[in-house]
Amino acid sequence: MPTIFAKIIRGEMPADIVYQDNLVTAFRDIQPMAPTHILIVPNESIPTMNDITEADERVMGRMMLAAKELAAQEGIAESGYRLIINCNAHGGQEVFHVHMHLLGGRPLGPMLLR
Ligand code: DGP
Repeated sequence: MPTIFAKIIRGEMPADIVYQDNLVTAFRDIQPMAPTHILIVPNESIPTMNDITEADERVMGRMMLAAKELAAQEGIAESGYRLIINCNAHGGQEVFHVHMHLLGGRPLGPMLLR
């Protein structure tokens, strides 16, 4: 079964896509937790971080570069931002298509609740 993100990448589900190239797609999170909350995903369906291999080095690097560019576009590069990739149950992963959250636009507080 394709995930929601696979459908968004293929244009089969609506989303506010802010960047797309041959390797990655970025779109705004449907439940934003900060003024900027963008998800950056590989176009290829990789379920979790446990599934990445050396063959994915290029796409994972492209996700980082897209995050940097999008942070600048959003005007949050200097104020700062956070990048998060959740994995499996303890990581709080809900959609099983690897994705990086780009969060910023306000102070984000401590990294984790104590
Ligand atoms: P995670 O917990 O890391 O798996 O985060 C999944 C995120 O995906 C969560 O912040 C909400 C977002 N999300 C779920 N469904 C949709 C959708 O249909 N569209 C968009 N734009 N975001 C979604």
